[in-house]
Amino acid sequence: MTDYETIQVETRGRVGWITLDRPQALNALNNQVMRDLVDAMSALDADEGIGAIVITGSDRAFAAGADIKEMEGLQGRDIAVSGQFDGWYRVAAVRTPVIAAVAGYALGGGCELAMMCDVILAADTAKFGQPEITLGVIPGMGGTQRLVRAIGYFKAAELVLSGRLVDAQEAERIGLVSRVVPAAELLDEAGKLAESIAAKPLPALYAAKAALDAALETPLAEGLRLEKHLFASLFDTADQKEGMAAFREKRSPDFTHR
Ligand code: CO8
Repeated sequence: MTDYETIQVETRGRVGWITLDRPQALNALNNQVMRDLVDAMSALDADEGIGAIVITGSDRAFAAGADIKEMEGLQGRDIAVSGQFDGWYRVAAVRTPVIAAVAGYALGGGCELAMMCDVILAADTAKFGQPEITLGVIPGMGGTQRLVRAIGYFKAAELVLSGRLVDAQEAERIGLVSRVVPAAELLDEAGKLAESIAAKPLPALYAAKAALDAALETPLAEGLRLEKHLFASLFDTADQKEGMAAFREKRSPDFTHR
């Protein structure tokens, strides 16, 4: 396993674990974190032995945003032309299901990173928000787009325009997180969910994630066409034959992820 400067990576069974590890900056997402994450996620995503990825941080912070000190002196041109932040698009584009296990602050780019994942599990200590407006900017890693899709225009607008933070309970109520758990149980719960997902047939997981992604990006008719195509394609997999045979024979399926 590669050694990284700003993250720790390990695999347990079919689950890849990525822990953001810049405690001195509350896991602020600087360019090195982006490069490390892109590299680690691409490697896990290319590995057929991995069926789910968990991204987590520390007790205090999932990530307190993009690194303000690194960004402060930038000019618009640096961002628009250099493409130096474009790695974040690659983080969002992996085909493997990703769970964000969030304790403490998930602010700005940290909230946006969580929203690039498929499931957000929150510790009861979690705090989410898009406070960029208080810095004279706006979310730049998908916050205005994904938050609206996740919680609806009016709630998203209030948070983006005011910079107000929401606690874990409110985040669950408005539909940003799928579940709140006691902080001490966050990693166990994330592990259980990740193992349960990773045990499912890989071709069906990739297809399910692609179809779910399409629901956010395409008109209904196009999404339905893609779903139908992906559904049909799974009938050419060994795991579909195994899954349905196991049902008929009243036994557990033995998936080969093919
Ligand atoms: N960037 C850099 N350093 C940070 C950041 C950050 N986002 N957040 C915290 N730190 C550092 C602090 O500067 C401090 O370092 P030092 O000890 O050297 O002064 C250390 O982490 C600990 O932080 P605090 O002392 O502030 O801890 P507190 O417990 O008092 O406060 C908070 C915690 C409330 C989380 C506070 O640190 C805070 O408000 N942080 C900034 C939150 C924020 O505004 N985030 C949004 C950033 S902008 C963004 O994410 C834009 C994303 C889009 C990028 C798009 C590119 C195309």
